[in-house]
Amino acid sequence: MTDTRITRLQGRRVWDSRGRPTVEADVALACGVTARAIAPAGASTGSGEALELRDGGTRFGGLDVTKALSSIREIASSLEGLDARDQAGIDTRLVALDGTANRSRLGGNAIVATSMAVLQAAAASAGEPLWRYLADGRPVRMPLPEVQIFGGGAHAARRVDVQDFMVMCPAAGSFSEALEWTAEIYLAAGALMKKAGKLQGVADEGGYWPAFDSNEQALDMLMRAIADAGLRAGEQVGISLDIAASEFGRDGRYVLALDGRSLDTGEMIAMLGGWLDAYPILSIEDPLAEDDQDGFRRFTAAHGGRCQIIGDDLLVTNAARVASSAAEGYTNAVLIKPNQAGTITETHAALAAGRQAGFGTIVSARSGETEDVTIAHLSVGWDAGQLKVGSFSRSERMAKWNEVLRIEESLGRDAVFSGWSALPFKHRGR
Ligand code: 2PG
Ligand code: MG
Repeated sequence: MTDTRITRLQGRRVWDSRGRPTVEADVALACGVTARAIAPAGASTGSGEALELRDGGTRFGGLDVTKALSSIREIASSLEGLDARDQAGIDTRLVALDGTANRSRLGGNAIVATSMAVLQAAAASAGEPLWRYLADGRPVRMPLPEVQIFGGGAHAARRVDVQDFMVMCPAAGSFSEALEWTAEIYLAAGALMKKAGKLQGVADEGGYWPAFDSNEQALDMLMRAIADAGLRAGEQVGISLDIAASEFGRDGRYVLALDGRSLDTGEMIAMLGGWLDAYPILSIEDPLAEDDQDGFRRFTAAHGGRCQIIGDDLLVTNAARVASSAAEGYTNAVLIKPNQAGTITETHAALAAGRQAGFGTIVSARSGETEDVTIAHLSVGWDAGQLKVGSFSRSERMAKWNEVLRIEESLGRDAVFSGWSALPFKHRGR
């Protein structure tokens, strides 16, 4: 019998894709297995998320993580001797040790890095790739990728209001084909931006910097890029938006900086409804601000039959919030980010609540990422159906896409692509 007791937990400071400090955790087991994981970091965060513990002060803009690293030292003495395969028990211990509702004592960054590293170690001790360890014999699908073409919002100095202009290729025959189509679209968009004199580099998640005069101009450019790639928008390729409306909406007012307009909830819903009429949009995330639950309910009542409506800041990967979203009709989908919840067990509980409700479930990266590919395995192993990790450039993004390609290859003919089945509404293209 392999001895999977934890013998050592060690933290270290590493650097993320924005050049900011973050927390890496190494776990060693009695059987000799070692594994590691790195905490990601958001920019457009929901107020209900697990708190990222940062030092404050002036060093690295106040973003250093020495406090979170001391948390890992404290956690280490409490986890030593525990069985790494008992993820639920370990996560319960982490939550209890922290003792706060928002993980502010030990820090969500210290906790999520530890929880993910324990999971990685348990899978390694079983001699299995993480996705297979998680699936535990249940059938899985390759996720439908949601890939950013233009960045925006908090990831591009608010150059446009909308945060993510993305594409989804549910009509592709496989995950790898969906990426091939996406690659053509990304290249075509770059060529169009160059021709229009708008190519100014990329935003935080690798999408082109949005040198547009309006949000609609970005949508039009996206449509042109899909056509230039030789693909049919609406039939083969759909548009997906993360409005990230909590960033510019509060108390029922939405200030669109680029358009110089201020909208109320009804006007915001009408504007987005107009976009749904004009463009083949398959998915909209955070269409309203996190404090506008009534707006969410109205938006989903009006458009949930033709569009995936995802709660990110609203639901913060929290199972109870997902259940109430289902009961109240706020959304028909949930974004799943491990560092919003804090632990792997809580992350999985949020996903299970979404599945129970018939929601679309999308495992997601953060805007601050690293080479860590744990979420690629979560999306497959938990059969989430969808994966969102940013754009089609920058290796902290490509590492995740490439990892799913390897998983797909390892399954050979048995690899099933989720495609349309991942979306929580009936589409005529199905
Ligand atoms: C989001 C994420 C990823 P951030 O809003 O969905 O795009 O951004 O990590 O900044 O919250
Ligand atoms: Mg979001």
